[in-house]
Amino acid sequence: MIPMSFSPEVSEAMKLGTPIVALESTIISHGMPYPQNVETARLVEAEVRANGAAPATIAVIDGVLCIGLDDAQLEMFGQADGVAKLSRADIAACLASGGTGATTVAATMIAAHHAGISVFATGGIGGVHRGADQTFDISADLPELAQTPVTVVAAGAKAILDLPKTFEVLETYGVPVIAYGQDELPAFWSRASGIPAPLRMDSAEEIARAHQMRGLLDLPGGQLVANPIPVEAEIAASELAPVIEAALKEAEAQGITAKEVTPFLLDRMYQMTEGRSLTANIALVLNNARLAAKIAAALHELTHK
Ligand code: PSU
Ligand code: MN
Repeated sequence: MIPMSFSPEVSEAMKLGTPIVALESTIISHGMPYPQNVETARLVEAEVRANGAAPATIAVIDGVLCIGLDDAQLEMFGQADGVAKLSRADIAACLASGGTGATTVAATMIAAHHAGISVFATGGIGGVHRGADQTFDISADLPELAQTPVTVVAAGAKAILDLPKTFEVLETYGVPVIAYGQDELPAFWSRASGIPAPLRMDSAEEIARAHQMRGLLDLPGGQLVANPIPVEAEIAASELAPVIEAALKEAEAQGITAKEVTPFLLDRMYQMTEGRSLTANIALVLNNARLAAKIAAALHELTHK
């Protein structure tokens, strides 16, 4: 048996059959500095609740897959230095050995699916890194979207990545990439990427119906909903481009590889923009939590009709 534990709030929602939104823990432990990471995690949970769903922040603690964390646990992931970053490759080993780790998009999808949760909100998914033709660094988030039936709401892929290649890979894998409310894919901190969206939807109901239809067709895999950052919070892509270039050069010069790449780049962006990248990141995660709660509610309506 998988050692699993549910927070009281998630247990209650499961008993009543009310909507639940999964949330990841790597964004807390590796994606943002303390204490803004814990404050954001709490705000995101509150946003999910305010929109009619129960938040389920997911992590592995002492060999138990936790679906829903309490306040002390959120704080622990915010402060713990050196907590493991778990993806598909390491979640089972961590559980089996009684370890503790934060779950990435891929691992959170696996856990959410096991717990029967269909909708998940995060900031940005991992993808194809720039220079992947040399490094082969492609996030395990992409093949996960191809095989685990969870709808993931993100602000696109992080702009530190090679966005055209990331979306090419998603297309190859047959992952529906849905821009919410615009014709273009967003680029995390910016609303525009210059890349036309393969699909556009304008309501949570439409997204929920598409999720349900994939299930009826027995298609494996989830959907990526690319939700643009709110206008007032965005940073123009042209302004960020040189900052991203500089961060990538530093990563290369310092020989940063594998799991360290994404956290390193996010931290350098934060330093070089004097915190503005973080303010934008917080705004977009909250925006994603709101939409995910609406999708979970719409899916609930559809499946209880
Ligand atoms: N979104 C954010 N901040 C993050 C991440 C996503 O706004 O820190 C994390 C997610 O957990 C995602 C991971 O799965 O970065 C991707 O890491 P990698 O590139 O090593 O696969
Ligand atoms: Mn990687």
